[in-house]
Amino acid sequence: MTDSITIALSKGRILDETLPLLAEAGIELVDDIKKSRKLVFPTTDPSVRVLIIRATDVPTYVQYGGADLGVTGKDVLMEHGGDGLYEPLDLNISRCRLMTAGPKDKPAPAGRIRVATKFVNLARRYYSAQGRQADIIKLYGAMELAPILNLADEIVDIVDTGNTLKANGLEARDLIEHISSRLVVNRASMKMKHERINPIIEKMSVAVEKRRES
Ligand code: PRT
Ligand code: MG
Repeated sequence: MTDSITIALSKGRILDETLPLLAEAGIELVDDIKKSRKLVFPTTDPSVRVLIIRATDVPTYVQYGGADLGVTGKDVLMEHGGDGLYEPLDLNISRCRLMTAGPKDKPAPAGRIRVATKFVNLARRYYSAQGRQADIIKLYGAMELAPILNLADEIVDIVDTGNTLKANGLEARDLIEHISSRLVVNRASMKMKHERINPIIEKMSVAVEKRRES
């Protein structure tokens, strides 16, 4: 059906901030998602359904047309590369910073350095653009441990308050990018379903502005 719409949302911290913006576009979940084990949810609009999946999977679902629209962090989008995606709207939610960090009082060595991160593509691009030689080590979580256990000289990670770094004897070093969550759209859907998708973007954009002013 060309007028039905599937939206992929990131579970976790982004979800709570996304739902009110979607509601402003007339799309509300009918189930109590916290109590449900479902992955696909109907909404108050019978032609719109919502998937709740891992943030890192959102760009992939939208790229291949498994979902028409998606919401995920700019960090995740940068790591994915953005192939097949439009990014029409900055939702200005789940804001944080993508930074390098390392042990306090132990500056990175001058030559080749070891960097632990889950953002391997992004980190490779960043260090290379800085003209620094880096061996990138892929981790799936708890990046802060890597320098403590001498697995790496630096990490690339998300920083908000900085408390997590501090609690592990690390300090933030360089800012790579300011991060917020974005609305992404499948390129083919944008063409084929623009009459459905444009009003959703418009209404969410109004909701974002309203939130910014309040
Ligand atoms: O947890 P899971 O592996 O399933 O996926 P995920 O970690 O990608 O999901 P989630 O929900 O934890 O984060 C989703 C998105 O939220 C990220 O991709 C960012 O765009 C955004 N975001 C905003 C954050 C934070 N703030 C944040 N503080 N993501 C992670 N953090 C973590 C960070 O990794 C570090 O461990 O919080 C810690 C730092 O916080 P401070 O306040 O101590 O500095
Ligand atoms: Mg997490």
